[in-house]
Amino acid sequence: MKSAFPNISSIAYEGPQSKNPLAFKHYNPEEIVEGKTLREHLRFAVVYWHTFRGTGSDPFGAGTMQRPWDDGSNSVKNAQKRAQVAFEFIQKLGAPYYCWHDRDVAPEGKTLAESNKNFDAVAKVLKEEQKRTGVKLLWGTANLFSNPRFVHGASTSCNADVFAFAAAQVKKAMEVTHELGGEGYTFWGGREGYMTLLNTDMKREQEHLAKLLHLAVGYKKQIGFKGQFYIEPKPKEPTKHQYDSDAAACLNFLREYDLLPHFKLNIETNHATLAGHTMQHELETAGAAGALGSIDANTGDELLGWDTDQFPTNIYLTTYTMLSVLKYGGFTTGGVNFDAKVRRESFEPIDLFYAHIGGMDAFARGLKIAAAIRKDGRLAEFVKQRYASWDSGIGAKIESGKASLKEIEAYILKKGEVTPNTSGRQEFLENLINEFI
Ligand code: XUL
Ligand code: CO
Repeated sequence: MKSAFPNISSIAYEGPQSKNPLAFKHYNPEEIVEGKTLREHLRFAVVYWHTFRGTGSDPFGAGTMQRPWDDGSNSVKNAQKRAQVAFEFIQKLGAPYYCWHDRDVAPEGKTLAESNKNFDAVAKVLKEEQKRTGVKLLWGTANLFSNPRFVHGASTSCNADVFAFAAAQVKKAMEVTHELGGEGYTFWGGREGYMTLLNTDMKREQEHLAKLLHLAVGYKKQIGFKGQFYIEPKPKEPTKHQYDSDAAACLNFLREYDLLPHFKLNIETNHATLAGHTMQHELETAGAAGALGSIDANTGDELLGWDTDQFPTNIYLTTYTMLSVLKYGGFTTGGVNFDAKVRRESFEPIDLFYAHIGGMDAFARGLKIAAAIRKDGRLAEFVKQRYASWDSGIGAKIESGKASLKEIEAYILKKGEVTPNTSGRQEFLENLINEFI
């Protein structure tokens, strides 16, 4: 096949002094941090949807992207060719993984049977390309939101036939993920929510969502798929309220419906900010529950209130993200998946390289800074000391469940007033972080 990026060779690590915009300044995949290579820590993935299907259209105008390899048709042949281009890109970038929705990789047919046939025909090429390049599938997912049939949701639709269609689509997407050796499968609740409660039986809809997930858990066992299931929280967009609104809501939902042992969370930065949280908050919420699985790396714009899916370049963001990831033991099945798109104005193919190189370098820096903060130890020691009163005496007794309410009362009556004796030292800690950035 003719190269789609003939003037670009494999992106190399050239170090922080390099002025080459097509080189990594910080992402040296072989460098060891905390006993693992950067490649093993970060497990970068390229998304098929934004990177190879994004047109640059917005509510005010048509697409702008120049993608000379794409003939613009909805044919299987074009999809297969696009797959080869995708792998040329991913391989040149040096990302070890990629992710897709079923409908990104292959065109939807007139019937589900035809769609499945198209999907198989493209999956064959994906499999060949994975073998040729060594690039692996981090996770697959089904697009249960673009087609008008999903107008009222997929598993949460008021129409049982729509549920059936969605379930069949999930079944097929799981099979193809399994066939391609995928390491995970994600459920993002595209339109699983409501626009108005006036027409919505919320309890019934949530039960139906749980039903679909239970069916998927059962089928996973049946086909022997060992990959990790993820739920990806997002509070709104496209619906006014999505049921998987944030990490805490997802965890509660999973617990309520006995699904928690089967799922981890895939935390996305711009979704966290739409929920009124920081990425760090969402990661800590997931991590504390033992459910931090993977991340969709991107960022929003502080002045815009929607899901702009920009490439992450903010070193504080990547540092705090990697501090949480390292704290909870690092990625096992998950990774850093760039669910991000180049701006509508960045329409040349080369912009795809600049965007990913910048994101990978930002995460490499974040990882190294986080590791340095951990090695230094002052931050962790501060937090440990802050809770020292719980390590002995009455604190330890309460924590271990050995103190009754009566005993606690007796203790404090004897002790008398308690005066605040430890400062939170926020400014001191912020300065400490800046020592490393
Ligand atoms: C939408 C979003 C999705 C999921 C996969 O905001 O993040 O692309 O990551 O369905
Ligand atoms: Co996402």
